[in-house]
Amino acid sequence: MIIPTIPTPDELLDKGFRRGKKAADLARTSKIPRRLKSKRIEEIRVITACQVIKDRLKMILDRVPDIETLPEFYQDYIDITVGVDEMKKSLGALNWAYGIITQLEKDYASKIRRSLPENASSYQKQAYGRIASVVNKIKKDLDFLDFAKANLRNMPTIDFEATTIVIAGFPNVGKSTLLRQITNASPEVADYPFTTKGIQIGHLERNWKKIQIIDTPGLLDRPILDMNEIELNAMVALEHLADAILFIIDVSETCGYPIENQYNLSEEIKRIFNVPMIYLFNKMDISQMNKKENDKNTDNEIELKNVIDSSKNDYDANISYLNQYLNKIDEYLFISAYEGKGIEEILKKLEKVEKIEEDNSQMENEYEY
Ligand SMILES: Nc1nc2c(ncn2[C@@H]2O[C@H](COP(=O)(O)OP(=O)(O)OP(=O)(O)O)[C@@H](O)[C@H]2O)c(=O)[nH]1
Ligand SMILES: [Mg+2]
Repeated sequence: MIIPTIPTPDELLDKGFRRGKKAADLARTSKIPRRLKSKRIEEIRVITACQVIKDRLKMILDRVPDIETLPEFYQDYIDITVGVDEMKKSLGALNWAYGIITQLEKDYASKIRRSLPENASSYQKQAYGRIASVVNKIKKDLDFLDFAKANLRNMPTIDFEATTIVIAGFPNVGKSTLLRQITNASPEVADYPFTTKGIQIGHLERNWKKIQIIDTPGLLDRPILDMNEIELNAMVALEHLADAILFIIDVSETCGYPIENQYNLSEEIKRIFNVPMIYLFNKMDISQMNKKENDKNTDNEIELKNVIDSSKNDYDANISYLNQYLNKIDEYLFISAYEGKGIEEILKKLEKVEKIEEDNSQMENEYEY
């Protein structure tokens, strides 16, 4: 999200007062009856300073999108990253300052106009004092918006039209390798709160269907009970987006986690996301190394091909150790992300994933009118 540059109170006041002085200097050279001149100068000084400060505040208020009209994912993202309530409070404070300065501008312009010429300058000073006090009161709000600007700069760009697939699985199971294989391009990396590496988003199109695939290092790769509240929120934000989960299980266990633990994690994630889950049994190319050391069949290539080509009811005997899991799940494929095997089958499955329409009809109506 792009938030405009946020000034400090001093910067805001300096600019306003400097422009006020300029306008006053200009008024001094104008042809106004001497009697009125000093009043005119001070009136212009106050009005100009107020206008400049108000313009700057308004520009910030106009450019920061109304958080409530943003898709839920962004609202959550903003909440996790900087806090939606604080954001609203700060914008509210700027709005308050805008209103007060508008009032001061009106009051002091009229006071100066009705004053004796010799009092004009003291009213102007009074006005400046009050403007400064208002602007200084919103210091912490300006500071906060500056902090929000820095932290929301790299908010991920989500395509809300696309069908969204979230990749999950323990570390090192091959999530990034897969993402690169299916999206055929290096995925964009965007900040994501509480994952050390941000999120990676890859895009592809199949039969005119736009699909976006999100890899979330450090988030969906460990038991939910281990997560703190903020991480849970970060996960909930993703939940708004996911139309399906690709859950990767490293059958070779070279990632360091037993298949059983990997499967248990998938169940947790499934429960929370409540969207279709497609299991990808990855690293089939080396699956036998750990599992069947004394297996006489050493031709892994052929073995893998059989596995991939076979229907799920007719898989190879070599994967019988997976039966206990396969019996419990509907959608799965055997793949080797590293060798690019099974990719086409994944794409066929992704094509069939249906986009979940979020109930944001209200929001769409707002955009229409
Ligand atoms: N043999 C084999 N190695 C694989 C396969 N897929 C991934 N790997 C290897 O497994 C390691 C981890 O792969 P990544 O794609 O980085 O795994 P990741 O799940 O993204 O890991 P994190 O981002 O750290 O959670 C790398 O060395 C990959 O080359 C596969 O199908 N077969
Ligand atoms: Mg990765």
